[in-house]
Amino acid sequence: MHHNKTALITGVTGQDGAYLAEYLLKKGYTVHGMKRRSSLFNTDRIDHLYQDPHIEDRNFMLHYGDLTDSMNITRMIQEVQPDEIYNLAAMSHVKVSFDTPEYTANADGIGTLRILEAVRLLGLVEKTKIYQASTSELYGLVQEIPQSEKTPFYPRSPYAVAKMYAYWITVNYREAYGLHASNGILFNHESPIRGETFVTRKITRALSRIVLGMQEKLYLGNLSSSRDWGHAKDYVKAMYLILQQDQPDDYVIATGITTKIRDFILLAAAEMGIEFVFSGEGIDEKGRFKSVDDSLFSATVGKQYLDAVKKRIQTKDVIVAVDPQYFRPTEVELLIGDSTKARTKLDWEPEYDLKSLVNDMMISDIKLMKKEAYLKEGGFNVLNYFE
Ligand code: NDP
Ligand code: GDR
Repeated sequence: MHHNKTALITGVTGQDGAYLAEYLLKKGYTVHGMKRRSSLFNTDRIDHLYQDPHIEDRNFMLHYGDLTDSMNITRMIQEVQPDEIYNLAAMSHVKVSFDTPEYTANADGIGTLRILEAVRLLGLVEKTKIYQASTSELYGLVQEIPQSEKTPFYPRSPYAVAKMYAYWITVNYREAYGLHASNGILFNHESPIRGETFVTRKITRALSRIVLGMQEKLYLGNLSSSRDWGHAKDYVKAMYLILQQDQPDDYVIATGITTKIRDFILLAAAEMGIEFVFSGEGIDEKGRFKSVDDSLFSATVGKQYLDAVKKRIQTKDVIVAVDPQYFRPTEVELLIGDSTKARTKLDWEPEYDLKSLVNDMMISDIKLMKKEAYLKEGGFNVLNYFE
Protein backbone atom coordinates (compact mmCIF):
# COMPACT_ATOMS: atom_id res chain seq x y z
CA MET A 1 0.00 0.00 0.00
CA HIS A 2 1.40 3.41 -0.88
CA HIS A 3 0.04 6.43 0.91
CA ASN A 4 2.40 9.33 0.40
CA LYS A 5 1.07 10.74 3.61
CA THR A 6 3.08 12.64 6.16
CA ALA A 7 2.85 11.80 9.84
CA LEU A 8 4.26 13.58 12.87
CA ILE A 9 4.85 11.39 15.92
CA THR A 10 5.55 12.95 19.30
CA GLY A 11 7.22 10.49 21.65
CA VAL A 12 8.88 8.71 18.73
CA THR A 13 11.72 7.49 20.95
CA GLY A 14 9.27 5.67 23.26
CA GLN A 15 7.92 2.13 23.00
CA ASP A 16 4.85 2.98 20.95
CA GLY A 17 6.54 5.70 18.91
CA ALA A 18 9.17 3.24 17.72
CA TYR A 19 6.65 0.58 16.65
CA LEU A 20 4.35 3.14 15.05
CA ALA A 21 7.18 4.81 13.10
CA GLU A 22 8.22 1.44 11.72
CA TYR A 23 4.63 0.53 10.86
CA LEU A 24 3.91 3.80 9.03
CA LEU A 25 7.24 3.75 7.16
CA LYS A 26 6.34 0.27 5.87
CA LYS A 27 3.06 1.73 4.63
CA GLY A 28 4.93 4.34 2.60
CA TYR A 29 4.49 7.30 4.93
CA THR A 30 6.99 10.07 5.41
CA VAL A 31 7.50 10.10 9.17
CA HIS A 32 8.67 13.01 11.29
CA GLY A 33 9.39 12.40 14.93
CA MET A 34 9.86 14.69 17.88
CA LYS A 35 12.74 13.79 20.15
CA ARG A 36 13.95 15.43 23.32
CA ARG A 37 17.42 16.70 23.90
CA SER A 38 19.12 14.57 26.50
CA SER A 39 22.66 14.31 27.78
CA LEU A 40 22.97 10.75 26.47
CA PHE A 41 21.72 9.24 23.22
CA ASN A 42 18.04 8.39 23.62
CA THR A 43 17.21 6.92 20.22
CA ASP A 44 18.01 3.23 20.88
CA ARG A 45 14.51 2.12 19.96
CA ILE A 46 14.56 3.79 16.53
CA ASP A 47 18.22 3.54 15.55
CA HIS A 48 17.38 0.71 13.13
CA LEU A 49 15.14 3.16 11.24
CA TYR A 50 17.66 6.00 11.28
CA GLN A 51 18.67 7.55 7.97
CA ASP A 52 21.81 9.55 7.44
CA PRO A 53 20.80 13.22 7.19
CA HIS A 54 22.98 13.53 4.08
CA ILE A 55 21.09 11.10 1.88
CA GLU A 56 18.46 12.41 -0.47
CA ASP A 57 14.76 11.51 -0.33
CA ARG A 58 14.76 10.68 3.32
CA ASN A 59 11.41 9.56 4.68
CA PHE A 60 12.27 9.46 8.38
CA MET A 61 13.29 12.67 10.11
CA LEU A 62 13.79 13.66 13.73
CA HIS A 63 13.30 17.12 15.22
CA TYR A 64 14.23 18.35 18.65
CA GLY A 65 11.21 19.34 20.67
CA ASP A 66 9.29 19.24 23.90
CA LEU A 67 5.59 19.13 24.66
CA THR A 68 6.01 21.91 27.21
CA ASP A 69 7.20 24.38 24.52
CA SER A 70 4.30 25.88 22.52
CA MET A 71 6.44 27.79 20.03
CA ASN A 72 8.49 24.72 19.30
CA ILE A 73 5.39 22.59 18.69
CA THR A 74 3.76 25.22 16.53
CA ARG A 75 6.84 25.72 14.37
CA MET A 76 7.33 22.00 13.97
CA ILE A 77 3.74 21.47 12.83
CA GLN A 78 4.04 24.44 10.46
CA GLU A 79 7.20 23.02 8.89
CA VAL A 80 5.99 19.45 8.63
CA GLN A 81 2.37 20.18 7.54
CA PRO A 82 1.37 16.70 8.70
CA ASP A 83 -1.67 14.80 7.47
CA GLU A 84 -1.68 12.94 10.75
CA ILE A 85 -0.34 13.73 14.20
CA TYR A 86 0.10 10.94 16.72
CA ASN A 87 0.54 12.52 20.15
CA LEU A 88 2.33 9.75 22.03
CA ALA A 89 4.73 11.87 24.08
CA ALA A 90 4.11 11.89 27.81
CA MET A 91 5.62 11.46 31.22
CA SER A 92 4.08 8.01 31.18
CA HIS A 93 5.03 6.48 34.53
CA VAL A 94 2.11 6.44 36.97
CA LYS A 95 4.24 6.17 40.13
CA VAL A 96 6.64 8.91 39.03
CA SER A 97 3.69 11.24 38.42
CA PHE A 98 3.18 11.39 42.19
CA ASP A 99 6.72 12.83 42.45
CA THR A 100 6.39 15.24 39.49
CA PRO A 101 2.68 16.15 39.38
CA GLU A 102 3.04 19.66 37.99
CA TYR A 103 5.39 18.67 35.19
CA THR A 104 3.12 15.73 34.38
CA ALA A 105 0.10 18.04 34.11
CA ASN A 106 2.07 20.36 31.87
CA ALA A 107 3.40 17.74 29.47
CA ASP A 108 0.55 15.21 29.49
CA GLY A 109 -2.38 17.61 29.89
CA ILE A 110 -1.52 21.01 28.45
CA GLY A 111 0.89 19.42 25.95
CA THR A 112 -2.14 18.01 24.15
CA LEU A 113 -3.82 21.42 24.15
CA ARG A 114 -0.70 22.95 22.60
CA ILE A 115 -0.91 20.56 19.67
CA LEU A 116 -4.64 21.06 19.12
CA GLU A 117 -4.32 24.82 19.35
CA ALA A 118 -1.36 24.88 16.96
CA VAL A 119 -3.37 22.97 14.37
CA ARG A 120 -6.21 25.46 14.75
CA LEU A 121 -3.93 28.49 14.65
CA LEU A 122 -2.10 27.27 11.55
CA GLY A 123 -5.37 26.75 9.64
CA LEU A 124 -4.81 22.99 9.41
CA VAL A 125 -8.21 21.97 10.81
CA GLU A 126 -9.31 20.49 7.47
CA LYS A 127 -6.00 18.80 6.72
CA THR A 128 -4.55 17.38 9.90
CA LYS A 129 -5.99 14.44 11.82
CA ILE A 130 -4.96 14.00 15.44
CA TYR A 131 -4.57 10.88 17.56
CA GLN A 132 -4.41 11.37 21.32
CA ALA A 133 -2.82 8.62 23.44
CA SER A 134 -5.48 8.21 26.10
CA THR A 135 -5.35 5.46 28.66
CA SER A 136 -7.20 2.89 30.72
CA GLU A 137 -5.79 4.73 33.77
CA LEU A 138 -8.74 7.12 33.24
CA TYR A 139 -10.99 4.40 34.70
CA GLY A 140 -8.83 4.20 37.85
CA LEU A 141 -11.19 3.22 40.63
CA VAL A 142 -13.36 1.36 38.19
CA GLN A 143 -17.05 2.14 38.08
CA GLU A 144 -17.91 -0.81 35.87
CA ILE A 145 -16.42 -4.18 34.83
CA PRO A 146 -15.35 -4.49 32.03
CA GLN A 147 -14.59 -0.88 31.01
CA SER A 148 -15.90 0.46 27.71
CA GLU A 149 -16.15 3.88 26.03
CA LYS A 150 -19.28 4.47 28.12
CA THR A 151 -17.74 3.73 31.53
CA PRO A 152 -17.35 6.86 33.71
CA PHE A 153 -13.79 7.95 34.56
CA TYR A 154 -12.31 8.01 38.07
CA PRO A 155 -8.60 8.86 37.74
CA ARG A 156 -6.32 7.82 40.62
CA SER A 157 -2.97 9.54 39.95
CA PRO A 158 -1.61 12.89 38.78
CA TYR A 159 -0.82 11.08 35.52
CA ALA A 160 -4.40 9.95 35.05
CA VAL A 161 -5.82 13.36 35.97
CA ALA A 162 -3.54 15.03 33.41
CA LYS A 163 -4.59 12.47 30.79
CA MET A 164 -8.22 13.17 31.66
CA TYR A 165 -7.71 16.83 30.70
CA ALA A 166 -6.07 15.71 27.47
CA TYR A 167 -8.96 13.35 26.71
CA TRP A 168 -11.63 16.03 27.15
CA ILE A 169 -9.75 18.82 25.40
CA THR A 170 -9.43 16.49 22.40
CA VAL A 171 -13.18 15.85 22.45
CA ASN A 172 -13.84 19.57 22.88
CA TYR A 173 -11.72 20.61 19.87
CA ARG A 174 -13.49 17.98 17.81
CA GLU A 175 -16.92 19.30 18.80
CA ALA A 176 -16.05 23.02 18.79
CA TYR A 177 -14.00 23.26 15.60
CA GLY A 178 -14.77 20.08 13.67
CA LEU A 179 -11.22 18.80 14.06
CA HIS A 180 -10.60 15.16 13.16
CA ALA A 181 -9.31 14.45 16.66
CA SER A 182 -9.71 11.03 18.30
CA ASN A 183 -8.81 9.31 21.54
CA GLY A 184 -7.49 5.79 21.67
CA ILE A 185 -8.20 4.57 25.21
CA LEU A 186 -5.47 1.98 25.25
CA PHE A 187 -5.11 -0.59 27.99
CA ASN A 188 -1.59 -1.64 29.06
CA HIS A 189 0.55 -2.84 26.21
CA GLU A 190 4.01 -4.26 26.52
CA SER A 191 6.83 -5.60 24.35
CA PRO A 192 10.54 -6.39 24.38
CA ILE A 193 11.17 -2.63 24.15
CA ARG A 194 8.85 -1.68 27.01
CA GLY A 195 10.42 0.83 29.42
CA GLU A 196 12.50 -1.05 31.99
CA THR A 197 10.64 0.35 35.03
CA PHE A 198 7.15 -0.83 34.07
CA VAL A 199 6.25 -4.00 35.90
CA THR A 200 6.25 -6.52 33.02
CA ARG A 201 9.66 -5.54 31.72
CA LYS A 202 11.03 -5.24 35.23
CA ILE A 203 9.98 -8.87 35.75
CA THR A 204 11.27 -10.27 32.44
CA ARG A 205 14.61 -8.48 32.82
CA ALA A 206 15.07 -9.50 36.45
CA LEU A 207 14.15 -13.17 35.96
CA SER A 208 16.57 -13.36 33.05
CA ARG A 209 19.34 -11.85 35.16
CA ILE A 210 18.55 -14.10 38.12
CA VAL A 211 18.83 -17.38 36.19
CA LEU A 212 22.09 -16.20 34.66
CA GLY A 213 23.47 -15.49 38.13
CA MET A 214 23.66 -11.73 37.64
CA GLN A 215 21.06 -10.68 40.20
CA GLU A 216 19.95 -12.16 43.50
CA LYS A 217 16.37 -11.04 43.97
CA LEU A 218 13.54 -9.00 42.53
CA TYR A 219 11.64 -6.49 44.69
CA LEU A 220 8.17 -5.46 43.61
CA GLY A 221 5.19 -3.54 44.98
CA ASN A 222 1.55 -4.62 44.77
CA LEU A 223 1.43 -8.19 43.41
CA SER A 224 -2.35 -8.41 43.47
CA SER A 225 -3.40 -5.73 41.01
CA SER A 226 -4.72 -6.94 37.65
CA ARG A 227 -3.97 -5.59 34.21
CA ASP A 228 -5.31 -6.20 30.72
CA TRP A 229 -2.01 -6.67 28.86
CA GLY A 230 -1.65 -6.66 25.08
CA HIS A 231 1.30 -6.38 22.69
CA ALA A 232 2.36 -2.89 21.60
CA LYS A 233 2.73 -4.11 18.01
CA ASP A 234 -0.99 -4.84 17.86
CA TYR A 235 -1.89 -1.56 19.57
CA VAL A 236 -0.08 0.79 17.18
CA LYS A 237 -2.16 -0.72 14.36
CA ALA A 238 -5.27 0.45 16.19
CA MET A 239 -3.86 4.00 16.34
CA TYR A 240 -3.42 3.98 12.58
CA LEU A 241 -6.91 2.56 11.97
CA ILE A 242 -8.49 5.23 14.18
CA LEU A 243 -7.08 7.96 11.95
CA GLN A 244 -8.20 6.23 8.74
CA GLN A 245 -11.89 6.56 9.70
CA ASP A 246 -14.08 9.16 8.02
CA GLN A 247 -15.37 10.30 11.39
CA PRO A 248 -13.26 11.02 14.45
CA ASP A 249 -14.25 9.03 17.53
CA ASP A 250 -12.98 7.47 20.75
CA TYR A 251 -12.12 3.77 21.05
CA VAL A 252 -11.16 1.33 23.80
CA ILE A 253 -8.29 -0.94 22.74
CA ALA A 254 -7.87 -4.00 24.97
CA THR A 255 -7.62 -7.80 24.97
CA GLY A 256 -10.53 -8.40 27.37
CA ILE A 257 -8.41 -10.64 29.61
CA THR A 258 -7.00 -9.53 32.94
CA THR A 259 -4.13 -11.07 34.90
CA LYS A 260 -2.57 -10.41 38.29
CA ILE A 261 1.05 -9.25 38.54
CA ARG A 262 1.84 -12.42 40.50
CA ASP A 263 0.53 -14.56 37.65
CA PHE A 264 2.61 -12.67 35.12
CA ILE A 265 5.67 -13.79 37.11
CA LEU A 266 4.50 -17.42 36.95
CA LEU A 267 4.06 -17.14 33.18
CA ALA A 268 7.46 -15.50 32.67
CA ALA A 269 9.22 -18.19 34.72
CA ALA A 270 7.31 -20.92 32.90
CA GLU A 271 8.85 -19.75 29.61
CA MET A 272 12.18 -21.02 31.00
CA GLY A 273 10.67 -24.23 32.36
CA ILE A 274 10.68 -22.93 35.93
CA GLU A 275 7.78 -23.53 38.27
CA PHE A 276 7.36 -20.64 40.67
CA VAL A 277 5.44 -20.56 43.98
CA PHE A 278 4.27 -17.80 46.27
CA SER A 279 3.69 -18.02 49.99
CA GLY A 280 2.83 -15.53 52.74
CA GLU A 281 0.67 -12.46 52.47
CA GLY A 282 0.93 -8.70 52.08
CA ILE A 283 4.43 -7.32 52.57
CA ASP A 284 5.57 -10.75 53.76
CA GLU A 285 4.71 -12.49 50.53
CA LYS A 286 7.66 -14.32 48.95
CA GLY A 287 8.20 -16.00 45.61
CA ARG A 288 10.51 -18.98 45.13
CA PHE A 289 11.59 -21.42 42.42
CA LYS A 290 9.86 -24.76 42.98
CA SER A 291 11.08 -26.96 40.17
CA VAL A 292 12.74 -26.80 36.79
CA ASP A 293 12.21 -28.69 33.56
CA ASP A 294 15.79 -29.56 32.56
CA SER A 295 15.26 -29.74 28.84
CA LEU A 296 13.10 -26.60 28.51
CA PHE A 297 15.53 -24.63 30.68
CA SER A 298 18.53 -25.88 28.73
CA ALA A 299 16.87 -24.99 25.45
CA THR A 300 15.79 -21.49 26.46
CA VAL A 301 18.56 -20.38 28.85
CA GLY A 302 21.41 -22.88 28.63
CA LYS A 303 22.52 -26.11 30.27
CA GLN A 304 25.49 -24.45 31.98
CA TYR A 305 23.15 -22.37 34.17
CA LEU A 306 20.99 -25.30 35.29
CA ASP A 307 22.95 -26.37 38.38
CA ALA A 308 22.83 -22.89 39.90
CA VAL A 309 19.06 -22.77 39.50
CA LYS A 310 18.70 -26.24 41.04
CA LYS A 311 20.74 -25.12 43.99
CA ARG A 312 18.44 -22.15 44.54
CA ILE A 313 15.46 -24.54 44.46
CA GLN A 314 17.14 -26.76 47.04
CA THR A 315 17.95 -23.94 49.44
CA LYS A 316 14.47 -22.45 48.98
CA ASP A 317 15.97 -19.04 48.21
CA VAL A 318 13.67 -16.05 48.11
CA ILE A 319 13.57 -14.83 44.51
CA VAL A 320 10.73 -12.28 44.67
CA ALA A 321 9.98 -10.09 47.69
CA VAL A 322 7.71 -7.11 48.33
CA ASP A 323 9.11 -3.65 48.97
CA PRO A 324 6.46 -1.08 49.97
CA GLN A 325 8.45 1.69 48.28
CA TYR A 326 6.82 0.53 45.03
CA PHE A 327 3.28 0.94 46.40
CA ARG A 328 1.31 3.88 45.01
CA PRO A 329 -0.52 6.34 47.28
CA THR A 330 -3.69 5.50 45.37
CA GLU A 331 -3.69 2.29 43.35
CA VAL A 332 -5.62 1.09 40.32
CA GLU A 333 -6.48 -2.47 41.33
CA LEU A 334 -8.29 -3.87 38.33
CA LEU A 335 -8.45 -3.11 34.64
CA ILE A 336 -10.22 -5.14 31.98
CA GLY A 337 -11.34 -3.60 28.71
CA ASP A 338 -14.28 -4.16 26.42
CA SER A 339 -13.05 -3.34 22.91
CA THR A 340 -16.18 -4.43 21.05
CA LYS A 341 -16.49 -1.03 19.37
CA ALA A 342 -12.94 -1.15 17.93
CA ARG A 343 -13.36 -4.76 16.86
CA THR A 344 -16.61 -3.95 15.07
CA LYS A 345 -15.98 -0.52 13.60
CA LEU A 346 -12.23 -0.64 12.99
CA ASP A 347 -12.06 -4.36 12.35
CA TRP A 348 -9.15 -4.40 14.82
CA GLU A 349 -8.06 -7.74 16.19
CA PRO A 350 -4.91 -8.43 18.23
CA GLU A 351 -2.54 -11.13 16.97
CA TYR A 352 -0.72 -11.72 20.25
CA ASP A 353 -2.21 -13.31 23.35
CA LEU A 354 -0.61 -13.01 26.78
CA LYS A 355 1.43 -16.20 26.37
CA SER A 356 2.96 -15.09 23.08
CA LEU A 357 3.62 -11.62 24.53
CA VAL A 358 5.44 -13.10 27.54
CA ASN A 359 7.36 -15.42 25.23
CA ASP A 360 8.46 -12.52 23.03
CA MET A 361 9.66 -10.55 26.04
CA MET A 362 11.45 -13.44 27.76
CA ILE A 363 13.30 -14.57 24.62
CA SER A 364 14.46 -11.02 24.04
CA ASP A 365 15.56 -10.37 27.63
CA ILE A 366 17.35 -13.70 28.02
CA LYS A 367 19.32 -12.82 24.90
CA LEU A 368 20.05 -9.31 26.13
CA MET A 369 21.18 -10.51 29.55
CA LYS A 370 23.28 -13.31 28.07
CA LYS A 371 25.20 -10.66 26.20
CA GLU A 372 25.88 -8.99 29.54
CA ALA A 373 26.76 -12.34 31.12
CA TYR A 374 29.37 -12.95 28.40
CA LEU A 375 30.88 -9.53 29.06
CA LYS A 376 30.99 -10.24 32.77
CA GLU A 377 32.56 -13.65 32.22
CA GLY A 378 35.11 -11.95 29.96
CA GLY A 379 36.16 -9.74 32.86
CA PHE A 380 34.33 -6.56 31.87
CA ASN A 381 32.51 -4.47 34.43
CA VAL A 382 28.73 -4.96 34.12
CA LEU A 383 26.41 -2.84 36.21
CA ASN A 384 22.77 -3.32 37.02
CA TYR A 385 20.15 -0.61 37.11
CA PHE A 386 17.89 -0.74 40.12
CA GLU A 387 14.69 1.19 40.48
P1 NDP B 1 7.13 5.75 26.79
O1 NDP B 1 7.33 6.26 28.16
O2 NDP B 1 7.86 4.53 26.32
O3 NDP B 1 7.46 6.93 25.74
C1 NDP B 1 7.10 8.26 25.99
C2 NDP B 1 7.72 9.15 24.94
O4 NDP B 1 7.41 10.52 25.24
C3 NDP B 1 9.25 9.07 24.87
O5 NDP B 1 9.63 9.25 23.53
C4 NDP B 1 9.67 10.29 25.69
O6 NDP B 1 10.94 10.77 25.37
C5 NDP B 1 8.60 11.26 25.26
N1 NDP B 1 8.42 12.41 26.15
C6 NDP B 1 8.23 12.42 27.48
N2 NDP B 1 8.06 13.66 27.94
C7 NDP B 1 8.15 14.47 26.86
C8 NDP B 1 8.06 15.87 26.68
N3 NDP B 1 7.86 16.70 27.70
N4 NDP B 1 8.19 16.37 25.43
C9 NDP B 1 8.40 15.53 24.39
N5 NDP B 1 8.51 14.21 24.49
C10 NDP B 1 8.36 13.69 25.72
O7 NDP B 1 5.55 5.54 26.61
P2 NDP B 1 4.75 4.46 25.69
O8 NDP B 1 5.38 4.39 24.37
O9 NDP B 1 4.56 3.24 26.49
O10 NDP B 1 3.33 5.17 25.59
C11 NDP B 1 3.03 6.12 24.57
C12 NDP B 1 1.87 7.00 25.00
O11 NDP B 1 0.72 6.22 25.26
C13 NDP B 1 2.12 7.80 26.28
O12 NDP B 1 1.44 9.03 26.14
C14 NDP B 1 1.47 6.96 27.36
O13 NDP B 1 1.07 7.78 28.44
C15 NDP B 1 0.28 6.41 26.61
N6 NDP B 1 -0.22 5.12 27.03
C16 NDP B 1 0.63 4.04 27.13
C17 NDP B 1 0.13 2.80 27.44
C18 NDP B 1 1.03 1.62 27.57
O14 NDP B 1 0.58 0.62 28.12
N7 NDP B 1 2.24 1.63 27.04
C19 NDP B 1 -1.32 2.59 27.63
C20 NDP B 1 -2.12 3.77 27.44
C21 NDP B 1 -1.57 4.98 27.14
P3 NDP B 1 12.28 10.07 25.98
O15 NDP B 1 12.50 8.81 25.21
O16 NDP B 1 13.32 11.12 25.74
O17 NDP B 1 12.00 9.82 27.44
P1 GDR C 1 0.58 1.09 34.91
O1 GDR C 1 1.85 0.17 34.61
O2 GDR C 1 0.72 1.82 36.19
O3 GDR C 1 -0.63 0.22 34.74
O4 GDR C 1 0.66 2.18 33.74
P2 GDR C 1 2.99 -0.43 35.56
O5 GDR C 1 3.57 -1.57 34.79
O6 GDR C 1 3.89 0.62 36.07
O7 GDR C 1 2.16 -1.00 36.82
C1 GDR C 1 1.20 -2.03 36.67
C2 GDR C 1 0.82 -2.56 38.05
O8 GDR C 1 1.94 -3.26 38.61
C3 GDR C 1 2.07 -2.88 39.97
N1 GDR C 1 3.44 -3.07 40.42
C4 GDR C 1 4.53 -2.42 39.98
N2 GDR C 1 4.67 -1.48 39.00
C5 GDR C 1 5.92 -1.01 38.76
N3 GDR C 1 6.10 -0.10 37.77
N4 GDR C 1 7.01 -1.44 39.46
C6 GDR C 1 6.91 -2.38 40.45
O9 GDR C 1 7.89 -2.75 41.07
C7 GDR C 1 5.60 -2.90 40.72
N5 GDR C 1 5.13 -3.82 41.58
C8 GDR C 1 3.83 -3.92 41.40
C9 GDR C 1 1.62 -1.44 39.99
O10 GDR C 1 1.31 -1.03 41.32
C10 GDR C 1 0.41 -1.49 39.06
O11 GDR C 1 -0.72 -1.92 39.75
C11 GDR C 1 1.02 1.81 32.40
C12 GDR C 1 1.74 3.00 31.77
O12 GDR C 1 2.23 2.59 30.50
C13 GDR C 1 0.81 4.18 31.57
O13 GDR C 1 1.46 5.20 30.81
C14 GDR C 1 -0.43 3.70 30.82
O14 GDR C 1 -1.34 4.77 30.67
C15 GDR C 1 -1.08 2.54 31.55
O15 GDR C 1 -0.14 1.50 31.68
C16 GDR C 1 -2.28 1.99 30.79
